[in-house]
Amino acid sequence: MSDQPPVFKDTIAAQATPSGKGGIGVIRLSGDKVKVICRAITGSLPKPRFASFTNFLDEDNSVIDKGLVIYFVKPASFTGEHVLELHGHGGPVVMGMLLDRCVQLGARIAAPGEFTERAFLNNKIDLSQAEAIADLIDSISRTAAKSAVRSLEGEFSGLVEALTEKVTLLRMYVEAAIDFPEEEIDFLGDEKVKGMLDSIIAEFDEVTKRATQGALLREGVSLVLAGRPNAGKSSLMNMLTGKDLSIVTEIAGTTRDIIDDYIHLDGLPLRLIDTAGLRTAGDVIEIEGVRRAQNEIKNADRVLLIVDCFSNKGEIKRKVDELLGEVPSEIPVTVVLNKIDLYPDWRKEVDDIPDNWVPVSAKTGEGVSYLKEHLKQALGYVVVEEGTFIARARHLDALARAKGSVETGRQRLIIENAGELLAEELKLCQQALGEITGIVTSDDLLGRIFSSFCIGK
Ligand SMILES: Nc1nc2c(ncn2[C@@H]2O[C@H](COP(=O)(O)OP(=O)(O)OP(=O)(O)O)[C@@H](O)[C@H]2O)c(=O)[nH]1
Ligand SMILES: [Mg+2]
Repeated sequence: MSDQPPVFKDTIAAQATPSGKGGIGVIRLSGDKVKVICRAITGSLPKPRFASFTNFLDEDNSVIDKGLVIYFVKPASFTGEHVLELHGHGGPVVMGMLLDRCVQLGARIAAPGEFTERAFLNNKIDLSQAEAIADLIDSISRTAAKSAVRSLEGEFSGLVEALTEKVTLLRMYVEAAIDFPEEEIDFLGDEKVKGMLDSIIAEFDEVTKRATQGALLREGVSLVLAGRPNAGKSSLMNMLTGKDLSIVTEIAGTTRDIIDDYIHLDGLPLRLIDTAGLRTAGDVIEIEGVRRAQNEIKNADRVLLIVDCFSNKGEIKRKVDELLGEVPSEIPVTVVLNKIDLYPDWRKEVDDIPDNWVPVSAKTGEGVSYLKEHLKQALGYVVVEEGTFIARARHLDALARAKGSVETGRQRLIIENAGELLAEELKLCQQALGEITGIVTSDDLLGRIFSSFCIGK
């Protein structure tokens, strides 16, 4: 963000409500031509921030629609510019006519996210707040929506700013010491600097922990149920979703298509993906099913590897190892040992049960609630009633880089007594933090963020 808000020449217009039919539809405009356009369409300029009932007129003064008009005077508006809202009836044709009229009067159709982008560029909100608007609209669970609102209210930005403030103070202190070499000696031996660095690193850990929850909430987690035919993948899919989604039969090779559904674990959205059993035999349909299964496995956040402990009696460990070889090593796995109702003695052959093994019966439901707990833990999800804010992968990346710089700087100080190098790392840290709130941005980044919004936002 610059100190001087930019001036946009264009007045932009778009339907702010979804396309299609609805009780009302809203056309929103932003820019300097709003006053002229308002007078031409409604015959006058209403009192700011009050809703007035009016006709919306076409160029020949015929009535396009009747509805409410609200005018916001700059800078007290969403975008920081003059804003006009025309609330008409939500039909595609009538909305189209009203929008055409606005364009005829000099407005231009807004690009996706352009209203929010102007709000950002006019310093009404920072970048993480702008992103939170999109995340609120797109939220896939109530917890995600609540977290997006917290980010929108500036909770995340506030923490990032507090961190930036501490880093800035420390950098000033370090640079002041560098400027006075005779005192630098004292400064370098000064425990105060190390103490400040430690406290900054601890604060980074705390913010990162909360941001990680936020990113999980926003993006959800994809879990692929994979294993040999007949292991009970579809049974587990149905048990976890509580629905009769996938066909379950005793015939090996029942599932061929990819079947997916969402569930929530205490607000954490999980996309469950049931797949065809992995084997080389089968007809063309099954071979294609297995190819698709392998593709899903590659893209999974985590794989639930379902193993039938009953039919693999006596060789469970070997079968698990064999299956693990079919999952790329970088993808985290939970081994679900299924059908324990048929083979309660399975423990006798597995003396040392690894942490990522969960015994269940997809038929009786035994162990399924433990599986859910295990998943929350494995995915790093803790329910934080207060204080989760929405975050994106790009925020986590910036936080990691910022923290990395502080850690490198700390090393430089301890090992090399290098105050200048510490100052340089602190500068890099400030820059990485600035990417989150948008103080440091590139046009490319802004383009990517705002173009992912829908038109009218
Ligand atoms: N007793 C018992 N039977 C189970 C259990 N889980 C699944 N089954 C049975 O095992 C058979 C295969 O189950 P599915 O859920 O269709 O297995 P799948 O892994 O989806 O099989 P494919 O789609 O063919 O790859 C069915 O007859 C299920 O009723 C379990 O925990 N206990
Ligand atoms: Mg199946």
